[in-house]
Amino acid sequence: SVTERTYIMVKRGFKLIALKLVHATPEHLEKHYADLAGRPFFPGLIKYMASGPVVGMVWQGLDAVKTGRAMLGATNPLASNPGTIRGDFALATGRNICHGSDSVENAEKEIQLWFPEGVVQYTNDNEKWIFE
Ligand code: DAT
Ligand code: MG
Repeated sequence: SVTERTYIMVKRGFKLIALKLVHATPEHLEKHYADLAGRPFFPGLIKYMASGPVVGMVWQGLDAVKTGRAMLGATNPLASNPGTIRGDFALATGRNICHGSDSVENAEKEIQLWFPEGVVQYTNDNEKWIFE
C-alpha cells in the first residue's frame, strides 16, 4: 500500500519520516538482530555495528521494503550489483555497512525499536512558504 514503511538508509523518492544518529549499545543491537543470535558471526556483527554511530531512518512510499532491499544490494557485496549501496561501497558480508528491513512486519518492529518516540507526521507543502 502507499503507506508501507521500511527502515533503510537511502532515498529514492520516498518520504523521510524519521532520522537520527545513534551510537547503539550491544544490547540494543542484540534485539535488532535477535533472529541471528546463535550464529557464529553474531558476536562480531554486534561489535561491528556498535563500533560507531549509525544513521537510522524511516522512509515511506510504494513498496518501500522491497525497493529498499533492492537499493541495498545482496547480503554478500560480491553478489551485489554496481549501483547498489553494498555493490558500490562494501566488500565483505560481515562488513556490508547497511541494513534494510526484510518484511513489512519486521519493518514495523524495527521502527518501534529504533524510534520508540514515533515518526514525524507532515505533508510536503514547503513550496507555499518558499514562494509566498
Ligand atoms: P541482510 O542484512 O542482507 O538482511 P541478514 O539479515 O541475513 O542479511 O544478516 C544480517 C547481517 O549479518 C548481514 O547484513 C551481515 C551479517 N551476516 C549475515 N550472514 C553472515 C555471514 N555468513 N558471515 C558474516 N556476517 C554475516
Ligand atoms: Mg536481515
